[in-house]
Amino acid sequence: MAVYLITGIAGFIGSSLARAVLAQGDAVRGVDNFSTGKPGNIAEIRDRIDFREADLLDLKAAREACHEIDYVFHEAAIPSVPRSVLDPLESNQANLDATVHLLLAAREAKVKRLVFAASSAAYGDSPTLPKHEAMQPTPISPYAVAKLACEYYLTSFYRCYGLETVSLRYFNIFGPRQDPSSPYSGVLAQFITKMLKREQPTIFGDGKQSRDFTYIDNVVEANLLACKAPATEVAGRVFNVATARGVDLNETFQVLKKLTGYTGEVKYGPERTGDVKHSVADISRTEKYLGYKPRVNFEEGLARTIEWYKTEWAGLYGQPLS
Ligand code: UD2
Repeated sequence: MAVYLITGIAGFIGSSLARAVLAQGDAVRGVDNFSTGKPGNIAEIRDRIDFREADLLDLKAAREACHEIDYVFHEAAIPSVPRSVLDPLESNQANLDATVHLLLAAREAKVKRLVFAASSAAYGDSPTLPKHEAMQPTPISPYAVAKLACEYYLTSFYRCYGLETVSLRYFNIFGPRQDPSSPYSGVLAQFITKMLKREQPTIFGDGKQSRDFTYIDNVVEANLLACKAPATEVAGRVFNVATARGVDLNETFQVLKKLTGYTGEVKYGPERTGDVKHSVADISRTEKYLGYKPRVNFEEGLARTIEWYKTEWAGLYGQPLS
């Protein structure tokens, strides 16, 4: 039985990974400082994991977290472009400094492999589509810069110290347990919950911006594959995790209208500073080296997510959706 450390375990992605690791019969240790994570996300598995409330900015806590660990899934972050534009120092500390601490701790603990939640934000607004890993990154927001710098650190720790690292560039992940309650929440979580409550959502800009919205189960699978792939093929490298299909926000709103029964219209507001216009992935490298295939498509993912918000969200957070 292997032992996995999951940072940001109380977050949407971390808590989904924890369930998958437990399901394959391995052990889970988790850390979270609850800056964006929610205790409710791990309540149901709390007695089956070694959970520690800790902040990776505390190097001692990072070292204790990595002690006798085989694999690390590093999901802890402040994952928001606009929040980083408002507070770049906070973004740098939570996203970059904490990662360097974790890398140091993982190297000392001789973990087998560390897999990192990198971001498609690294590509910025380079005009080439789809985005592939060999492209020159052109990050716009402080968040994107911090996530990209982490990738470079991961590669450096592999090349300088032999710590096996893999960066997975997530493309706009969505699914059950994604928090819709903050203005910094992902657009699908916000739109779905608003539309179920018959509240009007707002599109920032003209709605022609596109995203490669990726359902959480695809991401979980990519992480598990990243632990298993041969080091000679994946260590120190970066891989897109996406579906290879982009949809724009206007179209997304129309699809959500059908799925939620919302009959109102959308409002348009000013474009968000630091926003990327188009984001669609080339996933051929991930398919080739990780054996990854996106198994749940956008529509199926949306249907499952809407069902979860309708049936589970109210129970967990006491905010009924009509
Ligand atoms: C970025 C990254 C993503 C992930 C995420 C973490 C890109 C392309 N993607 O997502 O991979 O790292 O950061 O937060 O950089 N929007 C609205 N109305 C709303 C909310 C959002 O129109 O109420 C727009 C927003 O302006 C943007 C799109 O929806 O154009 C997606 O926004 P988001 O915050 O869900 O994610 P994004 O693309 O910043």
